[in-house]
Amino acid sequence: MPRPAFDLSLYLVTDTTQCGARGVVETAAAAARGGATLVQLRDPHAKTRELVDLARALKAALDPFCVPLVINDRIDVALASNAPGVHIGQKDMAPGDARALLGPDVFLGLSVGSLEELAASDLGPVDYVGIGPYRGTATKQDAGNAIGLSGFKTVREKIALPAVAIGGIKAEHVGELIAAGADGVAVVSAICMANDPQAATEELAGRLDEVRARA
Ligand code: TZP
Ligand code: MG
Repeated sequence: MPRPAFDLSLYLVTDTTQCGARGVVETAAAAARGGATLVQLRDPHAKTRELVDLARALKAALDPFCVPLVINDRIDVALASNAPGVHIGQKDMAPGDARALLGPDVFLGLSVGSLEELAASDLGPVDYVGIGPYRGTATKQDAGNAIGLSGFKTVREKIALPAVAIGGIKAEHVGELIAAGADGVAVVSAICMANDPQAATEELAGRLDEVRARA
C-alpha cells in the first residue's frame, strides 16, 4: 500500500472537551460533511484504551467521506486503529523513530514553531509541517507565543514540504495565510466550539474557495 494522499486545506484537530455533549465523532462527521479535508484526533488526557476505541470510531465515521484520520502523538494508537496519518510535536518521538515504527505507508506531520525548531528538526521522514501558533489560543496551554503572519512566512519559506497553519485561526484569517504560502488551515475551537460545526466548516471552506479562485 503506498502512503495515502492527504489534503491539508481544511484540517480539523479535535478537542474532546470542546466537542462537549455532541462528541468528537459527531463533530468530525459534521466537519467532513462541511468540507473538512483532514481530521486529527488529539486528546492528551484520554486513557489509551479509550483513545484506541475513539480512533476506530472516528476512522469508521470518516472513511465514507474519504477524509483521512491523523492521530496526534501516539504511534501505538495509530497502528492499533490502522489510521493513515500521525502528527508529532517537538517533544514527541523524533521523526526518524516515528517513521521506523510506522513504516512507509503512514503519512507523518511535524509541528514547527520557529527557525530554531526547524533547524533542530529532521524533516527527511516528514510529509508535512504544522506551523504555529499563528495567533493566541486558549486551546493549547503550552502552545507558546503567537508567531503572527511574519513569523509564519519566515518559517514557511524555509520549508519545501506542504505546510498548514495552526493556532487561533478563524475564517477571517484564511486569505492572509493562503497568500503567505499555507497549503491549508488547521483549527480546533473554530469548529469544535461552534454551535453548528458543519456550518462553521462550510464558512472556512467557502473562504478557501474564494481565495483560491482569486489566485
Ligand atoms: N497546536 C498549536 S496551537 C494548537 C495546537 C493543537 C491549538 C489550536 O486551537 P485553536 O482553538 O484553533 O486555537
Ligand atoms: Mg505532541
